[in-house]
Amino acid sequence: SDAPTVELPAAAVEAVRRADWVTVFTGAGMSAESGIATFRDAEVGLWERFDPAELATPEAWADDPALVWGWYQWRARLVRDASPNPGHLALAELGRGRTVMVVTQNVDDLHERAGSEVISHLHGSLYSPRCSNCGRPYDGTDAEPDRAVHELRVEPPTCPVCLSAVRPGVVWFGEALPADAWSKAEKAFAASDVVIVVGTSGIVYPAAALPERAMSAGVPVIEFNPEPSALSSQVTHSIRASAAVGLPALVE
Ligand code: BJW
Repeated sequence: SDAPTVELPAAAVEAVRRADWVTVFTGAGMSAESGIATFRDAEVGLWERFDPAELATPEAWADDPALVWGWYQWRARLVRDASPNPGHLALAELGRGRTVMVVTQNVDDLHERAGSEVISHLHGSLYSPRCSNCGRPYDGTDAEPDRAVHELRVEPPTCPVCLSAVRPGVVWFGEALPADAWSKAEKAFAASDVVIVVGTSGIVYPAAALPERAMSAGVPVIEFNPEPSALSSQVTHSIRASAAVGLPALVE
């Protein structure tokens, strides 16, 4: 067939084969081949005028909550209509016979839908809105993303308890990562025989410090990214392959 192929370094394949505990650290590139744009790629349609790095901030939320809520509803809809790609499926397959701990920076649920257990969503989730004031989880049906497809601004729902605006359950620039997600991620990295990094630019901290620490501790780190990232020069094996091509080759 004319399916893309990739040559994997034998030492990388061997390190994964021998490992009992594997931590997989993923970023937006993991979901690119599911049709979800990466964070630093241009957005499309309604959203092409907006810079994601500016929308994912407490300042944008304070200025225009309906714009920010509408953006997250639109993204939740895109993800709902997307499917896990062969990379997600390969990682779920890798978890048969060894412990694979997925630590993701992504707010989508494509790892879960592929059958992986995600032990840490470092930057939160599209599916855990909460009150911006009292923090209570919000489970109202008006958090459904249907309206957002055609509308730039969608008024956020209101917390039934304190009547404040409901916000997306994600981590914006300048906000602390959820403490439990962070400590689970630290434990996973500390316990692993090998770390696989997929589709992250490696520039957003403190998340990017996790693979750096593993490398300092002498744990082999294998990166899959079609482009060089900020981590590429430090990792043990940097493989220029996309998630949906490289990961199935690793698992087969
Ligand atoms: C493929 C592919 C394919 C393409 N296959 N690969 C200076 C130094 C250090 C830190 C800072 C600093 N100035 C400011 C900071 C702090 C800041 C930060 O790190 N900024 C940097 C940008 C400089 N960090 C924070 O603010 C964090 N909080 C914090 O520090 O708190 C301090 C604090 C402590 C105590 C109390 C209070 C505060 C929070 C960071 C939150 C990040 N949030 C976001 C949004 C999440 C919600 C949402 O999705 O909307 O998280 S930003 C965005 O970046 C998102 C991502 O998870 C994250 C990482 O991006 P990612 O995943 O790497 O994606 P891309 O697009 O950058 O890269 C895609 C990659 O895929 C590329 O490499 C492609 O080549 C590759 N690719 N196709 C495989 N098919």
